[in-house]
Amino acid sequence: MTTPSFRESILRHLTYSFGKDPDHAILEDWRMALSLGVRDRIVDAWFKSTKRTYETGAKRVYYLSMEYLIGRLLEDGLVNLELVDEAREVLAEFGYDYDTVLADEPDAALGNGGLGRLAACFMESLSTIGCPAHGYGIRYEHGLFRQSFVDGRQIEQPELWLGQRHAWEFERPEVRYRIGFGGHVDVRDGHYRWHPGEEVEAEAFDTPTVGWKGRWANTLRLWSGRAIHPFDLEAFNHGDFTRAAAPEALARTISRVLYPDDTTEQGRELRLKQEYFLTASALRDILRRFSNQFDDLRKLPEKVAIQLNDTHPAIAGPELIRILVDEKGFDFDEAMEIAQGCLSYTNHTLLPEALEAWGEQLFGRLLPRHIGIIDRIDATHAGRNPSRTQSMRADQSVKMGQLSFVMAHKVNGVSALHTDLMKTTVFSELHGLHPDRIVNQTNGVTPRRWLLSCNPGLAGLITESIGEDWVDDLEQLSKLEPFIDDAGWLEHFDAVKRDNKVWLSNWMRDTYGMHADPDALFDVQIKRIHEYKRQHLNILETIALWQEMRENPNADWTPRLKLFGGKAAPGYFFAKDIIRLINDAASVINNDPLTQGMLRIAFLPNYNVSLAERMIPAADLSEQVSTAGKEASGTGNMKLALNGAPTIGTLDGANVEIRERVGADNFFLFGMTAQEVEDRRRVEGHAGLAIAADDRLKGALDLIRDGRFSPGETDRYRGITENLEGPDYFLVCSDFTDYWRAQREVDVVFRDDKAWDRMAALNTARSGWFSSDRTIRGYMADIWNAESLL
Ligand code: Z16
Repeated sequence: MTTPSFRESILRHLTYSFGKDPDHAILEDWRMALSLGVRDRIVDAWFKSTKRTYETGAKRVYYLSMEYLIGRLLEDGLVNLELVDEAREVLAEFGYDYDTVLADEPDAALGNGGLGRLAACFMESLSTIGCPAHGYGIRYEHGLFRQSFVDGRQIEQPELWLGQRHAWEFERPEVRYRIGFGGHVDVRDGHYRWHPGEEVEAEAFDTPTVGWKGRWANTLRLWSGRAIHPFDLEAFNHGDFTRAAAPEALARTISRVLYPDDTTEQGRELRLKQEYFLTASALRDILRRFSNQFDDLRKLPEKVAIQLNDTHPAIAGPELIRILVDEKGFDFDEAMEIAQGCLSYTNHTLLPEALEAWGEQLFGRLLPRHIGIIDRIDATHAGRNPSRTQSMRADQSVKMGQLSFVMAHKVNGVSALHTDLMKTTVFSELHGLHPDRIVNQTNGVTPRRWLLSCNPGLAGLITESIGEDWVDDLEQLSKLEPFIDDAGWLEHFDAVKRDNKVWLSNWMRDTYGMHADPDALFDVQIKRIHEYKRQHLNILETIALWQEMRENPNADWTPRLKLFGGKAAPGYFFAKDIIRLINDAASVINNDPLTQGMLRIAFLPNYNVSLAERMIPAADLSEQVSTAGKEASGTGNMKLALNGAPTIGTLDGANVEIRERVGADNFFLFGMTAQEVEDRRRVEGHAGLAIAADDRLKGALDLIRDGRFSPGETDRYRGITENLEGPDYFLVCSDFTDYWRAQREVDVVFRDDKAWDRMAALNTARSGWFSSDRTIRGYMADIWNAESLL
């Protein structure tokens, strides 16, 4: 059998998979035919990889995550298999535009933000490296809500990524497990047996994830809920058709929707059910695969590494012990040792509101056997932890962070600063008991999606300059440094950025009727809306700048476009007020004839992976202004630096490491350090003091309070102004003055084209360390003890 050409393959799918000839095919047919053409080649790589993993008996990595923020996959496949040019040609031949076809794909948003996108980058890097791995998650019917603005306010609409056809998954009806909840526990001669009161079935859907040049492909296996007896025949026979269909509807709710909270936990029963559903299905699958290949479960830690992405799958510890003790006859201590040998845990935040704790009532009702096991884990561990101020069982609840720590052989933070803070705050006591357990793995991003495919202009210039090896060896970007002194090269770099800005500007005009002047500085803040991320610091500075421009309209201002993107959790009212304030400020400021050519604000709705891919290549400046100590890492900061946008930021999360690598001269630093933040909070009336010392800040707050952006409704932003003038927990006021200073420094450098281009290019040249390939190699060496099979 000879492999058909890519063109043949697409046309064959059009005909035989979709029953269309080229004359009658619509856009979606072409998108699907092209996708299946790509998928065929991915499947070839996938089979080879699977075969090789079996043959070598290599250790496998399992990534358990409640979120995968995947985005579109067609371009990812085309880029990794180097089929972009061929695809473009075939589509053009039939009168279709490549970008239009790509944009037809639904954007799979099975995640909230950084944590979910990190999981997606990791899946791609695991395949690029050739590490045998599976990702496990939930196949949510509805991903993250769709955001729109009505009168400046965020409106949420349900998202239905499965409403359009998508090409990437394979349903596996033969891979199904029964997952139980509730019921009771029997004890007979010291043997425990759980009898669940309710069961649902988990069905697997597989998506192959291909790496660079198609050398390897792994599997993302997502679980979907279904009823064991989908139809209540008795009810049907009695004519109660609604009740007859009820079991199916009930079972399916478990994978119906992603909880839209980023760094907050609501403690809802359905959420705990989802967490157990994912974890129990994954463990059953892992053990089945292990037992197909090996016999002795004591070898599990040698062959299996299970990474818990945050505490969401923390029930994996007790569940694995339950299986080993109750079903396989191990004694407790040995089961615990095996589980610890396999498990490791990544912490993604220190914010108290995000640390999962379940009420013991709810937990015990849903997982009656597991709560007993957790008490036993706690007791076993208590021998080593007599003071127990950071116990997993306190305040009549189950603390998932402590549980995860105790059940893991390694616990990692996601940036150097965050890892240090883990040791001195939430996990200080446990760290004292287990000083080798906490390790750092600074986050990274995949350069295939976040440079090669989203920024073809820059990628082309890089390849022209240093060859293409940077794509899977990103530190080679340092070879660009000598080019930066070449005026012609730097102009080329500048022209690429300019093209990207023109492109975004046109796109904004065509899509939203928004105006964006490509000569202005594109100042970009894109991330979830949260008080600790301080979008309100940015908008306060914008308002103050507007005032200053009005007072002095003939000064030599640097024109700016303040670009925002991001969603607020639907129940997070303060964050929603910030969105509305930005939009309200935009309507007033954008319509001020006095400042028209100098300052504009644009908040693009429905920020998601695809929008990020459009905004990041066009950014001049990256806003990373969180209160120091609060952002665990950030990953948007890395994407923006990599694409030649210097950072204005605090010493928080991975900003610290970005600044170390790009150089202090190429980073606009401002604000208090994590230590200074702690000290400042203890200063009585810190916000009032800061306001009294800065007329610009005072002026901006006055404008908001006086209703300048909410005509006829002066108290619309009372919540914000009173918070900032009062408790101001995130120290917006105390950091304002230094932020203003740093922004004016930005103005000065940006007006010197060459100085700015140098700085931007140095950001690209020195960001190679932030590849998720480097991060994954770190996990493989320090946590998983896993090897590449390439
Ligand atoms: C999330 O996206 C993050 C933390 C968390 O507890 C929950 C969610 Cl959904 C983020 C962090 O806020 C961010 O700093 C970090 O870069 C990202 O996780 C990946 O580690």
